[in-house]
Amino acid sequence: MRKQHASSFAIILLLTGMTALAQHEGDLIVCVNGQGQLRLSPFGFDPSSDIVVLPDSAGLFLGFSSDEPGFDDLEVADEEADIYPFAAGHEIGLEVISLDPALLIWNPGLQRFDAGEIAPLGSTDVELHTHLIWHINTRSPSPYDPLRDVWRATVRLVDTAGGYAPSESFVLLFRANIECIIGDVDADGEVNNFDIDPFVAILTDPAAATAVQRCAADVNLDGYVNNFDIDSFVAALVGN
Ligand SMILES: [Ca+2]
Ligand SMILES: [Ca+2]
Ligand SMILES: [Ca+2]
Repeated sequence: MRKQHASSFAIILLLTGMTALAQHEGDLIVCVNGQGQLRLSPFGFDPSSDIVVLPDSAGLFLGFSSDEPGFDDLEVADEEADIYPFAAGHEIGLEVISLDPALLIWNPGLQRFDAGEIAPLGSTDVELHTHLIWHINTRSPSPYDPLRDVWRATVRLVDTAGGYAPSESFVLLFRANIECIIGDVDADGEVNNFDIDPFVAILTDPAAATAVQRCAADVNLDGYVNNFDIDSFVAALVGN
């Protein structure tokens, strides 16, 4: 009886630990470099290569929304990567520089953060782990364009208590419950010459294409399929 109790407890610990790991591995990991400038760890969610796919909203938010990825602070320094945990006495925030129309950022208290505002992520005096809510609003007040395939939030990390220098700005990319392989316009799983004709067709009439095709053809990830995608598409074809 006692033994069984002990092993059940161990299983609960194991499950709890796994859940925590799964929640954290996709977060943006915030930290400082050796010069005291805020930055993201390259080992967390990487905005330069990862796109956030927002599912259909299940609750209050019309459209598409998720509180992933969140923000977590670095635990252990890595000198080679030039990333260091925070010292106490700093207040970390996410400054919103610009948002594509219909993309909204909220905190769990339903406070909204527009361009020019700073969403607090937490004090470095305590464990920092915050999830903001990313929301593509399909209704008013901001105009939602269903022909857009990716929404961009340009942001940077700031220390509102002072001390740490702001991070470089970075762009978070969001999709509205759709996934594609960029450049694979005919959706056969590969980017090759067979994608050229459908790519040209979408350039001519984006509205006639499917959402997945527009997703694949917006190779430069600016939200729309147009002539600015041609160079990036050619580069994708030749494997650059
Ligand atoms: Ca943390
Ligand atoms: Ca293809
Ligand atoms: Ca584009």
